[in-house]
Amino acid sequence: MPPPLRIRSARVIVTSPGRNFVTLKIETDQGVYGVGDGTLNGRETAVVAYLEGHVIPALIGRDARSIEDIWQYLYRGAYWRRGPVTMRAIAAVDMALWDIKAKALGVPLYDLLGGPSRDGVLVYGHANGADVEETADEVARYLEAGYKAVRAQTGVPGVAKPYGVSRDKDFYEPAEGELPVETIWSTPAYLRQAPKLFEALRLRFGDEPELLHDVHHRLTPNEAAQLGKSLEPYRLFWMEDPTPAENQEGFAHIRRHTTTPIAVGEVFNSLWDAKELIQSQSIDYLRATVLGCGGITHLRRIADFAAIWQVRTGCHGATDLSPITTACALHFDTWVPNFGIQEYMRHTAATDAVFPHAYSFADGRLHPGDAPGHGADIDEAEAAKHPYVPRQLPVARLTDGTMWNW
Ligand code: CS2
Ligand code: MG
Repeated sequence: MPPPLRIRSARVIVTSPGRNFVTLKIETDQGVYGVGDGTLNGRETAVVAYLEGHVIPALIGRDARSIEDIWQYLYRGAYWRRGPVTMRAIAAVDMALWDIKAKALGVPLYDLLGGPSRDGVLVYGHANGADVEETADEVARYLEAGYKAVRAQTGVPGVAKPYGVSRDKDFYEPAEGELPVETIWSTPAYLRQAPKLFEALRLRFGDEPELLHDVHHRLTPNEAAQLGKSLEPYRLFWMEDPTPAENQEGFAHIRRHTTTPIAVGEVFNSLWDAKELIQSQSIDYLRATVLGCGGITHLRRIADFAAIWQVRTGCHGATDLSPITTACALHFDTWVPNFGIQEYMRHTAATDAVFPHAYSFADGRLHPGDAPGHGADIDEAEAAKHPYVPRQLPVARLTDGTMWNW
């Protein structure tokens, strides 16, 4: 039995290089440390409190090698299981422990998971614009940069601040107000606009580029069925979050009416959120993440379950998941047999300075690098330059004022 790696200390580092991040650093008695991401956009302080009040005290003295036992302890021992705060706190611990184990063995994390299943991880970037023409120009920019897959979001006539259209073309950060900014949504205007966008993109770029689109929970199941049918001529790689996924039966209705592929799950925090969708084959890609679903330990179980029904992974990768999550996701993506695609919203230079990492982009793919561990770290001196800034995600109302899904 190898000697234990006793957890000597663990602490939370909150930093805000343009947006807030929550990082957990776990140090062992043999000097090896690991870092994990616990960020929850707009609710960061809840995860900090959970980690500092309910997790860290229970970690001290444990053997850092016992990743599975610690995961089960934190999941079953909470009694009040699941939920975004609990599972992101567990994820931060899990990412840090996998980092420690791989570092102690001197291997990149993907080696511990089962070794590489592919050379490079296919990613998609985010193109957006105020109108169809500007969005198409942005898609061209991503294709010229080497991306093989691009998500396209465009303005909706008559709708101020529609989802996914950002002020800054390279970096999209929706959390902008200390209190939620109110936005307006019009489904009829959107259902008219979306097919026009993808008709224009196919006319300009042909059938080869993979085009993705995020509906962001805005439609009812039948409206989503209408959208999917209207997009079929343009061969989308997927339409994402077409309808809120609490109503998992709703996806069966969408499936009956359209073959446009469906992706869902960035807001999921355990297998239980996705089980029915997977078993009924109501989705094609699962967006669950290392961060949202309790770490590597649980996400690999979800992926193996999904593989039985030929559902592929399509991990969420927005800027509100730190480079530590990006690094862990890429090791997971390098290993996972039923890989689909990885979202890649580039972080800013300020964020990258706080979180040095080994991954790199080339020819439309991300490569995790071969540094021992997950290959990401936190520069604490750099992090200290960016104190926490209270920020929340927007809310959405319909044109008559009815609260809707942002
Ligand atoms: C979006 C996210 O990237 C996506 O697919 O759904 O950017 C989402 O809006 C943010 O992560 C919310 O914080
Ligand atoms: Mg999304």
